[in-house]
Amino acid sequence: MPTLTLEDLDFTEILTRNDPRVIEACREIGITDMSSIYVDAWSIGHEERWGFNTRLQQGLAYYRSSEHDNQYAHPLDFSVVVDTEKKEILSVDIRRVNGERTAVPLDEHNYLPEFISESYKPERIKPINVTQPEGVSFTMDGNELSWCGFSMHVGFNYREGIVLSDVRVDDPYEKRERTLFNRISMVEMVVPYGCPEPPHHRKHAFDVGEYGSGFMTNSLQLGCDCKGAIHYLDGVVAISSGEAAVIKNAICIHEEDNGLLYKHTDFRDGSVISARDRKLVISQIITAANYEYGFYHIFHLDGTYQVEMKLTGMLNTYPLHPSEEAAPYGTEVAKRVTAHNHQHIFSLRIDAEIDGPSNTVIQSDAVAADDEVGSPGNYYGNAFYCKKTPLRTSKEGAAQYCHETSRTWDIVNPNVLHPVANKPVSYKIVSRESAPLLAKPGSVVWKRAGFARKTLWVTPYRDYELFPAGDYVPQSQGTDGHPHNGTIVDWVERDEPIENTDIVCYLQFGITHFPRTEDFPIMPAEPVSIMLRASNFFLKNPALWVPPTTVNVDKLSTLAFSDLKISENSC
Ligand code: ABN
Ligand code: CU
Repeated sequence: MPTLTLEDLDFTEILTRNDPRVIEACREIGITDMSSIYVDAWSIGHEERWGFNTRLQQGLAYYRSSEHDNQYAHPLDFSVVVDTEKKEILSVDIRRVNGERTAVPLDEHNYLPEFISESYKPERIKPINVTQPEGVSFTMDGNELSWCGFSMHVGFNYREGIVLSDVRVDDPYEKRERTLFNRISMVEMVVPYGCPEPPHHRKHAFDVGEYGSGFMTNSLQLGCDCKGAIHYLDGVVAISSGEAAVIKNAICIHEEDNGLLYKHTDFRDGSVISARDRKLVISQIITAANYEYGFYHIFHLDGTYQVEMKLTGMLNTYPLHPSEEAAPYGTEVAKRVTAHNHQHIFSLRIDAEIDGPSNTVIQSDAVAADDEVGSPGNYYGNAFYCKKTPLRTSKEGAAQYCHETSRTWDIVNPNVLHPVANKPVSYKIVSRESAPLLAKPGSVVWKRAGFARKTLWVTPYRDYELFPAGDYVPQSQGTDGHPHNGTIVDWVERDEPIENTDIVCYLQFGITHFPRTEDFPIMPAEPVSIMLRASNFFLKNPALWVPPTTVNVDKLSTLAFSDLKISENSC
């Protein structure tokens, strides 16, 4: 089914409030004011009762005691299924436990300052102002962005949100521009919930493919979402009427100080050099019903490209019946309020162009030498090396992270040899936060979110292959689905050569979230990130051009060993 639009989701709340079955279900638990009922409309992960030919949504119901009350503190024990085309409620599913309804938890858990009273302490924290007296170090020419040697085009669409293309870097030693990525974007994500009991089995949100990260993008506000000297870009999307809509300030471009870039102190005489790093951040924030996701595409002065996701917003909650416990599939985050275990798995599509159009991926595993201790090749037993395995076909390119070997993958250009290292130039994929999909093989989620079964997929570039869970994600069935709605699993089945050719990598990363009480009533942002780091790409540290913040070669530093004195005040 096509992506749900915000207009599709909007009417579910009104329909639900006015449905006689819902009114009766609310009356039964003591709620008679239907304007206090709020409904989060979601795509439906799985619904066997109406098959796959009707556009469906599910509505998750909450209560608010006042207009700005936190509804996630008051989840209700029923949900609805809606026919999106007919705008009709097909079913009101009330969960009864031992034949009983579950009372709505009424304790208030709010986070707005007006609700916080004595635990709100604004006087504790003093302002931090970010000033850039000479302006920013990046330039924009339309959507062309240049910063400290990097150049790229910043695009935006309804589905992926930010798209970076034609990413290049100026090599300070070779004195030429070198290509890095043809196109890079967050093409999918899945949030499967881990409670087996209905209605939670149908909660596995594909926030990119089902709703569109572009559609859900916030208009950012200066000094609030971002600090300092900001350049904003608007996003333009087509809404369900077919008209264009502008999301003001959809993309934020700014720089941040990033602590140490490098430092060395000569311990003999205390002479010291150090330089500060800074990042260029291109970001957007989406509101996916209860959750917020910050997408940060970050460039560093040492040539690193990083993607950081920040997860915040509200936990999806459910009421606990007095006979129930939240464990093992959830946490009681407030009295009689459960938040279920779930995962957030993101898919970053990297259309690589490392120093040219033809690339290969080589898997790197840190392993102990094969030679036994005491043998001539490893007499002292200390030897270890980087075991390199070229991924030759897309079936070999379907790889899993391995913590034991600190596994990384190098996207190399086999046609360009580094003059000193004598290895092909490369960018290394470093991804240590790789949550393995926990839904069982054969399950609905496993089929629908086939992309999440592996950390890495590599395919030869093909036009129109962009979205690893298929072009049409709502109500998709994954690999058993429609032949014209191919997924990464189908593309990899072709088992085509991926060596020294135009390749595309899909990198999955994320977290398994066992909710904590600290995630309630609003979640402190949790970051999760991946990096692509230059690896035998530049002749040497590419950031030596950066003016150091400290250069002190005249023995002025007090850090010289010979100068150290133990005083009463030393710590
Ligand atoms: N998290 C599911 C979702 C996302 C966007 C809109 C509705 C629901
Ligand atoms: Cu979470």
